[in-house]
Amino acid sequence: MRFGIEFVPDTAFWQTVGHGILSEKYGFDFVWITDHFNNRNVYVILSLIANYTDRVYLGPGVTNPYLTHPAFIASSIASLDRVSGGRAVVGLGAGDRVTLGYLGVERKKPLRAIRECVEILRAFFRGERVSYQGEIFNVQSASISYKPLRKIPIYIGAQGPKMLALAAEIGDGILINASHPIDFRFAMEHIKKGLERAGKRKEDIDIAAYTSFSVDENPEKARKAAIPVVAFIAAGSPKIVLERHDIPEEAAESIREALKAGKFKEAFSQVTDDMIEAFTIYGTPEDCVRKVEELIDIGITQLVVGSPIGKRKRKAMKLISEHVIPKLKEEFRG
Ligand code: F42
Repeated sequence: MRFGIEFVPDTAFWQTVGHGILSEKYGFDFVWITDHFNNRNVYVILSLIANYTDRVYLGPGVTNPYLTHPAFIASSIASLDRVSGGRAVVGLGAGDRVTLGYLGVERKKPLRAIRECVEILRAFFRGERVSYQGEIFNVQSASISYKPLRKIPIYIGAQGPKMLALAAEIGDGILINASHPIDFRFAMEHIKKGLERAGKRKEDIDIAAYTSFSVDENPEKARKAAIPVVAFIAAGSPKIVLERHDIPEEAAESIREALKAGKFKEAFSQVTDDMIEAFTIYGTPEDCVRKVEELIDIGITQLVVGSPIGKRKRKAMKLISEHVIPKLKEEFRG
């Protein structure tokens, strides 16, 4: 069992970098930094964290090939691998449709784009001169003048059935943006299909629960801290996810409208208990351990604790380090 942590670099540089450095001290194995063009740049943050850590793996969680060409992802990751002494990992996904929409970037054929991007990345990482004529990307006799220090694991962000299967087929790992057992049972069905297609075993890939996590000794504080994040998740969830959790589409739509209008208080006040249960792991450290155990039984091999983590991030990280990671490591050795 591995432990990762996600940070959204939307505050001062040194805050995210400080949290990244602390993650290593607190026993996390992976630091994932989200990638949105309107936040602090993901590779600047990752390089700074690399400079002050020795052990933790570092990667964008996730970048996308629409805004950043695969060649540029390859050179950024190879550079990160070198400055970190061999600790870079790639998190790759189709990209957030809303954020890409601000720039008029259309997410055309996402399955094809991800498959091609992975093939191009691997060729660059091997240090080859790359010629690749795909449906989406066309690379002609291009090379990068340095290689990463080691084979770079590629993780793919996935929630939909086809993307989950593709991620299992071609990825070294999968980052599943969900927190509830129902979603992971659904995911495992499709992951199995992808593994079969590739003749791979479950042990060949790292299946990560990229969760919304909120921990506090006082469960009510943990619950409250989760509400703003849950509002955004509910508003952004596709119909099939809402149906899976019996959340009325109109309820999510109403939150979406309020958020769009900048009426945050109104949006947060519409978050229901059902939404909080569906979209976050929250509570005391013991509550959180119990919920994660269920996900491990379903088949996850990495827990990523994501926003909000807790009302106060550092305090929550300490709680996870002292009461969640050791307990789960003891129960699930290896
Ligand atoms: N997105 C960001 O922009 N930044 C982040 O930091 C970020 C972090 C992140 C972490 C974990 C994670 O799981 C996702 C994360 N995302 C982030 C979101 C990510 O970029 C993707 O938007 C998300 O993972 C994609 O979700 P999805 O698995 O539902 O895939 C989408 C594309 C989808 O619709 N999938 C369908 C499916 O069944 O899986 C398939 C769609 C399909 O069939 N498309 C056809 C095709 O050929 O590709 C045709 C469509 C066409 O073009 O007409």
